[in-house]
Parts: sequence; structure tokens; C-alpha cells
Amino acid sequence: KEQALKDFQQQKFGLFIHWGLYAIPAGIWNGQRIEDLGSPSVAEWIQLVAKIPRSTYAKLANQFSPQSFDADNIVKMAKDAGMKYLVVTSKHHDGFALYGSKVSSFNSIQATPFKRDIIQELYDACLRHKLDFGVYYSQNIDWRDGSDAQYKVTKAQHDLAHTKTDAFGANLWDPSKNSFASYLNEKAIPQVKEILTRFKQLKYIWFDMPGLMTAEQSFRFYKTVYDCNPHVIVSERIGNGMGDYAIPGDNRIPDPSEHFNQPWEAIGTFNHSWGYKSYDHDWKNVDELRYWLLEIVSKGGNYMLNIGPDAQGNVPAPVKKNLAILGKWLRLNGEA
Ligand code: FUL
Repeated sequence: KEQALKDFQQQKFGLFIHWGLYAIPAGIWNGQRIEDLGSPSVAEWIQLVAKIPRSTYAKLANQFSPQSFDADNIVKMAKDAGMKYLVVTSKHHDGFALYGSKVSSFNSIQATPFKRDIIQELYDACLRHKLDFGVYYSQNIDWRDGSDAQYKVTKAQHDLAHTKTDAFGANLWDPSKNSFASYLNEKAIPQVKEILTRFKQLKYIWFDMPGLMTAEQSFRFYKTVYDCNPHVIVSERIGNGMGDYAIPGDNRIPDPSEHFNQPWEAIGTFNHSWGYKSYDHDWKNVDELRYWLLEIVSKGGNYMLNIGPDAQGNVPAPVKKNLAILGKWLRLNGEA
């Protein structure tokens, strides 16, 4: 694992991909923009913000058929931009898996007319083009199957087990009827095992939003990963201080006084959303990208820059253009 972490620190620049059913509404529900409905106003949170019932949200899968999706094009775009690794959402907070999971049929093969394994295709393309590969996995928040993410345990239990009673991200509008424990046993842990067993060359697993998870629960995830593949490195957001690398925050460059005891990775959006948002055209220009990359890398971190493909699988044109220019500049300076 030490070597894996050293290798990670050498990578410097990576591509983050947020993609899923939320690319279809693209920030608008029943004619209303997400910021007019509540917060957070990132497009992949539409289900929570618009309080969409689980059965209604699941119907989006019937429309998911991204005919323009081409894993090789995306991976080549990342490579030409000087990126050395890629991390893609295998399951975000909505509970939808972008690979053919045997654990839950709410996935890109069984639930959609597309019937393709997006994670497998990106994984294969990364191996072909020699880019390191990782997945994001939302271990705690699962609006479809994760009940209320333990929110309704009694206040006393909260005080005993946690210092926080924060409901942020919990499904309180239409939680699944199962318990959070059964979600862990029957979905999250088995899916993590499935991913680790299937994608043998996986380098990173990017857990996120641990919320009210206990140390025991975070540890279960850590041990599951370790037992399947001890070389895989784990993001800080597994919770309870158990990650292998630190993340200074969403869209945040640490200031020079901040010290990390671990390798770290700053993550950033290209506009103001992780998932595709049809009306957000405020893309970072090339100078801004250069600034973020230089600031972060000169302070010793990695920069993982996000894209959100649209519902057809297209990467927005300004993203492609600016990445190509940035890559050219890096090559001219011998950095890519
Ligand atoms: C957050 C998530 O809630 C966002 O949707 C996104 O995945 C970002 C990278 O992490 O906190």
C-alpha cells in the first residue's frame, strides 16, 4: 500500500467523472431549476432536493440510452490533457450502479435500454491507454436502498455513538423500508466486494459522505477493500479517520499553512456542478485550469478535475476544448 500511495502522489492530475440517471433531468425537475427548489444545487442531488419518490426516479432508467458514450474517447481526452488517472461514479447517492451488478438490478445493464456496462468499458479503455483507474462509491447515502442513513436512531443512541446528529443527505422524504444494517449487509458491502473482485487492476476507491456512520461501519468497508485487494487506496471520506489519502474539501485549494499527514487530492468542478447541468455554462477557462493545477500541484497535492457527461454521453464542447489546450501547454513544458 505504501508503494501504491507513492505512485498516487506522482500522478498529479486526474479526471473525475460524475455520471448517472441525474444527467437526464440535468438540474431541472418539473420545469424548475434545482436552485429554485433548494440546496445543494448540484445536479446529481436532484432526487433529494426535489424530493422525488424512489419509484418516480427509477423510471429515469427507462430513458437512459446514451448513444454517444465512447469510453475510448473519454480516456483519450484525459490522456491528451496530461491526466494520469480516472475515477468514475460506480454508484452515487441515488443508488444506481453503472455496472452490471449481481447484487442489485438497479444498474445500467438490467434497468436501462442501454444494457451496457459503463464501468467495465471505462476500465478496459484505461487499461488499453495506460491510465490508472478508480471508482467512486457512495457507501452511506443510498436514496433508493439505504433507508434513512441511520437518521432515525434515537437521539440517545446518536449521542452515544456520534457527536453529530446531522441529517444532511439522508432520505427523509421516501426512505426504503429496510434497515440501514440490511442495506450494508445486502447491498453496499456486497457491491464493494463485487467491484474489487471484478476490476482487478483497480487502484482507488473513492468513498464519500460518511454522515452518521460509526467507526465499526467505516472499518467494515476498509477491511472489505483490504481483504479483496490490499493495494487499493481509499479516500478519506470512508469516514472516522480511516482513509489513506486526504481531501481538502470540494472545490478547495488548501492554504499554505495547512499540513496533511497523508498524501492529498484536491477535487474540483469544471462549472458549478459535478453531474451534468444543462444550463450551467460557466466553465473554467484555460487560465483558471492552469491556476488550479499549478496551485495544487506546487503544494504537493493531486488535482482531480471533474466532468459530467450529458444524457447522451457527450462531454460538453468547452470542456473538451479547454482540456485539449491545457494538455498541449503541458506537453510544451515537458509535463505530459
Ligand atoms: C460530494 C457529493 O455529495 C457530491 O455529489 C459529489 O459527489 C462530491 C464529489 O462529493 O460531497
